[in-house]
Amino acid sequence: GMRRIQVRVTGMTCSACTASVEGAISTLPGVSRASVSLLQNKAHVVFDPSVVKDEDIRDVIEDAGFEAEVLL
Ligand code: 9UX
Repeated sequence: GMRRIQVRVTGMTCSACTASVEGAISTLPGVSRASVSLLQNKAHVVFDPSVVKDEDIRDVIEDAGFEAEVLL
């Protein structure tokens, strides 16, 4: 089945930042939905855990230039 996590994302200062984080997460195979809140400093991600792992999501956010911590 699909898994849903929240990720704390720090370092975003504008809506272009949130768009680039959403875009980066969305490039991962197995991700079905990524939405990022600038106000909450959080990403919600729905993904297939047989295809992509929490760590991959964290890494792609960090590669885009932000700090990321998987919450649950
Ligand atoms: Mo604009 Mo958000 O350069 O970093 S994309 S502040």
